[in-house]
Amino acid sequence: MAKYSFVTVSNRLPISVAKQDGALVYTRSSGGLATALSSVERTDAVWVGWCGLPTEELTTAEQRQVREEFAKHACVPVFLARQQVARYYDGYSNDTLWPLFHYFQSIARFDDAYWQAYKEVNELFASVAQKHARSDAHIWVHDYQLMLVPELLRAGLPRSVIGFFLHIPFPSFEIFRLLPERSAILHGLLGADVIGFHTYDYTRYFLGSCARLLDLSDSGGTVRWQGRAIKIGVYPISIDYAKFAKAPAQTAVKKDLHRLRQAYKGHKLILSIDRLDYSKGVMERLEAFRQLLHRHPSYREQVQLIMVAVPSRTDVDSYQQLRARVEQAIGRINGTYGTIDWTPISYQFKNRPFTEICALYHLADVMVVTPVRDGMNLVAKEFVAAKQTRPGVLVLSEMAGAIDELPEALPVKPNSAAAIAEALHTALEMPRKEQLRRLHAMQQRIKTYDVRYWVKRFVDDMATAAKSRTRPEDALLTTEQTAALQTDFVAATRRLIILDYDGTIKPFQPSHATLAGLPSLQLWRTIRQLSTRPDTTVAIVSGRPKKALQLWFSGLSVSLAAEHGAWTRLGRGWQRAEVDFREAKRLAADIMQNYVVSTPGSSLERKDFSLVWHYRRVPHDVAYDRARKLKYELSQQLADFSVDVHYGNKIIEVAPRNVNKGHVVRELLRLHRPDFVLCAGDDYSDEGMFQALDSTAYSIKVGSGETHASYRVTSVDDMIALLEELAAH
Ligand code: GDG
Repeated sequence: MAKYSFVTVSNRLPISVAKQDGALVYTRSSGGLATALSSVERTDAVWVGWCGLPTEELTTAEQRQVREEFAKHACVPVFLARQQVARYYDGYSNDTLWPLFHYFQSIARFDDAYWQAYKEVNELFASVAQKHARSDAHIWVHDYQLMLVPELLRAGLPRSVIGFFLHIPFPSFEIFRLLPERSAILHGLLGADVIGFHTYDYTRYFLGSCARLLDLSDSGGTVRWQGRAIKIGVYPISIDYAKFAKAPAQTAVKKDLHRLRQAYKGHKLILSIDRLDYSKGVMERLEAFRQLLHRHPSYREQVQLIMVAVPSRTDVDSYQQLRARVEQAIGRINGTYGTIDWTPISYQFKNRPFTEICALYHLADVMVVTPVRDGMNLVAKEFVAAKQTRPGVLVLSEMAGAIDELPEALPVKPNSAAAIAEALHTALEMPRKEQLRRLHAMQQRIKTYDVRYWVKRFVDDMATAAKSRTRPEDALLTTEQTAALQTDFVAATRRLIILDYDGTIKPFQPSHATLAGLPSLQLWRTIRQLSTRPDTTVAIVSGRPKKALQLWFSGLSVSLAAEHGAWTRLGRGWQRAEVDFREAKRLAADIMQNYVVSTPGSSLERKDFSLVWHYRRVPHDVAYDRARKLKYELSQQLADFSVDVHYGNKIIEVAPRNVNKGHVVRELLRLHRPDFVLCAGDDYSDEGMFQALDSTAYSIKVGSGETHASYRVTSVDDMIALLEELAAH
C-alpha cells in the first residue's frame, strides 16, 4: 500500500459519492480548503474522509470501485455503516458537540451511545490514516468530528507530526465542562503538535480548560504534555480570494447577473446566505427585516430580502424544527407586508450553483450575516471579495470570528432584532463613497491573508514543530541513555545521588502536612537500598522543614538538606545557615496571611527560614491572579531585605537570598568528590542544583517546563522506576 508524507484527515472529502437510479455518481466540491490544500507543494499527499454513502448501500465490488475512483483524486474513503453515521455524525458531532460549542447547551443531547460511536469512528479514521501515512508523515486533522484522532495517531505513529484545526468556536470552560467526556476530548486533541483555532479568544478558552481539567499551564502559547511541546495558535481561515474576485467577469456568472438584474429590477437587494442552522441567527434576522418594514414603510416594495438557506443536517431534530419555524416566519412576513407585485422575502431552501452565489454577492446592496455564534464565517469574506468595484455594505455579527478581520463592516449584536434592523437602515442609506472605502479596506486585508496564506502558515508551523521536537529540552531520557547511566553507576567508585523530594520522588498531595508527605514503604526501601550500597551517598535536598525530613528518613544514613539548605545534615549533626531572616519573615507573614484569608483554599506554611503560600487547592483562574498579585506585593515590600520571592509548584515562597539548593550541591561535591552524580528535581528551586553540576552529571528534570537539566523524565513514577532499577543493580 502506498504511504504518503502528507495526509489530510477530515469528515468529508472534496469528492463524494451518491447513488442515482442504482448507479454511482461522483461529485467534486471545490471548497476553499480543497483549493488551498492543492497549493501545498507536495506530490505525495493524500486526503482521508467519509465517502458520503453508508456501507449498507454499497456492495463489496462498489466499495472497490469507489476506492479506485477516489484514488484518482488522491482521496481515500472511510466507509461507515448507517448507524455509525447516525450516532457519530448526526449524534455526537451535531447533536452534542455542535450545539454545545456554539453555546446552545439547552439543545445539546448527551447520550452514551453517541459517545461510543464517536470513539469507534475516530478509531476507524485514525487507522485508515495510519495505513496511508509514512512513519514521519505530517498529518493534518480537521474539526470537531475528529477530536480524538490526534491522540490515536500519536500512539500508532509516534514520529509523525500532527496538526489539528478546529473550524468551530472552542467554548469557555463554563460550557465545556458540561461535556461528560471533556477530559477525553482534551487528551485526544493534545496528541497533536500544533492545535489551531480561528481566534485568540478560542485559544484562551482551550488553554483555560487545559488548566482547569489537566492542570496544564501555557508559556507563550505552548503547553507541555507528556514530554512534548504543543503549539496552540491562532489561524483565522480565509477564502480563495482570487476565485471570488474574478468571478463577476466570467461568462457564466455574467449570465446569472443578467437574469437576476431582470428579476429584481428596481429593488434594493438585501442578501442572506447560510446553511440553515440555529447558530446562524436566521430567526433574529427575519424579525429584524420585519421591524425594518414596520418602522420604515418607505422601504416596502423598494427592498427585497433574498434568503438562501442551504439544507444542512436534515436528519437532526433541531434542524427540522428550525426549518419549520423559519418557513412560518417567512410566510407571516410575506403575508403581512407583501403585495400582488411584491414578495418581501425571496426564500430558497436549496443549494445554489457557485455562479449564482457569486452573482448574488456582486449584485447585493447589503449582505446581512448575523450568526449568534460562528467560528469564522466565510460568506462575509466571500461577499467582500466578489464586490470589487461595486458598492455594497456588510452587516456582520460581532459574534462571528470574522469580525476581527472585518472591522469596517457594520457590527451588530445578533440577539437584538432592533439593532439589526437599525443597521440595515444605516446600510441602505450609506453613501456610495463610504461603502467603497470600507470595502476597499477589507479587500486589501483578505486579499493578503487568503486561504493559501492560512494553509501555508499552518503547514509551516507543523514543520517548525517537527524541527523543534529534537531540541534538548524536549528530549526524554531514552532507553540507551538509561542503559549508559546504569553502566556508569555500576562502574563508579564514589556515587552521589541527590534528590529533591516533593514532585520528584513523591507525588504532590493536596495537603502539605507532614503526614500526607510520608514516603511509601516501597520508596523508603529503595532509598535504603541505595544508601546502604558501598561508596554511595544519597542526599535528600528539599524545601520541607527539618522535622519532616527527620521523621521520614530517621534510621537511614542519608544526607539531608531542609528548607532549601537552611538546615543541613551532611555529616553528623544538623547545621544551621548563618542568616538573619526574622524581620523580613515578620513582614512577609503579615502580607501572606492576608492572602490566606482572602483566597479560600490557600494556606501558609511557616518554616524557620522560609514562608510558603500554598495555592494548589485554589481554582486555577483565581489562583493565577492572586499569586501574581502576592508575588508583586512581596517583591515591593521586601525590596530592602536580602530575600528571594519565587514561584514553585503551586506555591509562592519567601526565603533568604543566600540560602539555596545550589549551595548544598556544591557542598556535597566538595565533601564526596564523586565520580558519578545523579541529581533529580522538578521545580524552580531545583534549577540551582542543576546549574551547580558539570556536564558529566546525570541531571534529570521530572515533568515539563524549561530546565538546565540534561535529561527529562515525564513523571514521579518514571523517576522512582529509574531509582528502583539502580537499586537492583
Ligand atoms: C464552518 C464554521 C467557518 C453556502 N451556501 C451555498 C454555498 N455556500 C458556501 C459559502 C461558504 C460556505 O458554504 C459556508 O461557510 P461558512 O464559513 O459561512 O459556514 P459553515 O458551513 O458553518 O462552516 C464556520 C467554516 O467552517 C470554515 O472554517 O468559517 O464558522 O461554522 O463558502 O459560499 N456554496 C454554494 N451554494 C450555496 O448555496 N455553491
